Amino acid sequence: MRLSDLADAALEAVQSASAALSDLATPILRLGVTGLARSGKTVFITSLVRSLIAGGRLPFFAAMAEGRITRAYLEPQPDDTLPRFAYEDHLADLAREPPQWPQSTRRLSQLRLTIEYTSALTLRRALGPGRLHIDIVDYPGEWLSDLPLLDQSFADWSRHALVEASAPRRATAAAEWLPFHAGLAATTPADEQLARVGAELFTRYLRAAHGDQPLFAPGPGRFRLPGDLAGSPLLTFFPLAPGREGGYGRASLGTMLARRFESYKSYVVKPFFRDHFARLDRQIVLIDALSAVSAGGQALADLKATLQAILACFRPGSNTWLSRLFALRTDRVLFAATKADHLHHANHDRLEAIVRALIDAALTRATTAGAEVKVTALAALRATREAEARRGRERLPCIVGVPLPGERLAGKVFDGRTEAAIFPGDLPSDARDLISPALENLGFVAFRPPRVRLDGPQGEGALLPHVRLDRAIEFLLGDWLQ
Ligand SMILES: Nc1nc2c(ncn2[C@@H]2O[C@H](COP(=O)(O)OP(=O)(O)OP(=O)(O)O)[C@@H](O)[C@H]2O)c(=O)[nH]1
Ligand SMILES: [Mg+2]
Repeated sequence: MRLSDLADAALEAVQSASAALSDLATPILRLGVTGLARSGKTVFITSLVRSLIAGGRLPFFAAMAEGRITRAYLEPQPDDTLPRFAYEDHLADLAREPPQWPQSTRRLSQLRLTIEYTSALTLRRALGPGRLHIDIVDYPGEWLSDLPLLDQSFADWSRHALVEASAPRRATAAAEWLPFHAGLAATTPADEQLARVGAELFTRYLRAAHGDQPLFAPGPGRFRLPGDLAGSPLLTFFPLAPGREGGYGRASLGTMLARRFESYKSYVVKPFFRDHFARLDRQIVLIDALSAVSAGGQALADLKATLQAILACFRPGSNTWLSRLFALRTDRVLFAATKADHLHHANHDRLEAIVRALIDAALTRATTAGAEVKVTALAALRATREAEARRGRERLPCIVGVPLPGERLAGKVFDGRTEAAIFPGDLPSDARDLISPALENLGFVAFRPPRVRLDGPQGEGALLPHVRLDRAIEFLLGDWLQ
């Protein structure tokens, strides 16, 4: 070996050691992307990553607008036990002809995005280029609905689940499971076979309820989307009404199911929230208020109740298991009304007002706890553009896009290829009017996503159109890139 080889090797060792050291010193921002099923988490994460990596048009994201972002890239998967977020696959779906939205998420995944930047502050700039890691997880929205279980006993949960299953709108979905439950009592002896049959019928009921009303299907979330738990004994339980004194007999089926319910909480729900929701630095809560608005008053009431139950668990200072875990670390929370591109921008204020009305209690709580809170209307991936149509002398603010095949509006069925100009109507000026018949005049359809160009030079086609994604990024990350 020549001396120069040795010197090279030594230099390499020093370089990789200093790279490892500088990686250790690189701050990590844990960004929580929270939202119910279909609220837009996967699209938001894909669009965020793409916009940062491809240098998107983000005028209100200061670090980008000032040209201080040198490079952004995805790190190799930091955690060997979790799959990486399928960013490239989601992007490939958007680049197809015709472009497709990502599939509904079925399992947990994670990503680490690294941003290299120049500080805006002279002193910090003198220390050299800055680096920031951003860690994000993506998961099926159904799993979020399990959060309120943590504060419930098996008896309470059972009572609640039975009321839900007995609602007239669930009659068909629960047609098999409710009679099965009616044949059991709090004193029915423990029986493994009975537990399995009951769990199977209960799962079928949950699937059917989801088919009827995908927005607010009852849980637990893992019964319909088990992820790695498919076939696991942890899912062999179902609700069983307690006896008059509120309990179950000794050696009874109820006692056995209650034990499994507690195991589900300890081994499934708690670890999920402990590992992925605690210690978040920043949080964005995505709320698909428009789908609820278009589904009517009952759906809005359901959305409000679901959000309230979930957000109450993030309550700082209370005695809940989760709030102890959260401490007061999350110092900024953005509540975003997603899919705002379904409306002309003239209506975005009203959409924000609706979201405020849906989460009023959580907003007050977060603000009193000292977190900086913002509400915004957002489209992480804009599928429409704005236009004006004339009706006589009237000018109507419209949106133009390609409705997905099979979408219907005013008796018309769309073919998935033809562009249409749609006047979605005006949201009520007072969010309290939401349960009123005024909503019936609103018309929403789902649109095809815009096509992303992955080949060729970085230019217009490489960037993703959005609504206020840049402001959202500025609020969530901006000060860490100062
Ligand atoms: N027009 C429009 N539609 C959107 C936007 N974001 C999401 N969508 C629509 O909402 C659907 C759900 O978005 P996802 O990102 O898959 O939702 P998710 O929260 O990941 O859902 P789960 O994986 O089921 O928990 C998409 O298939 C789109 O139809 C947006 O910015 N604009
Ligand atoms: Mg998803």
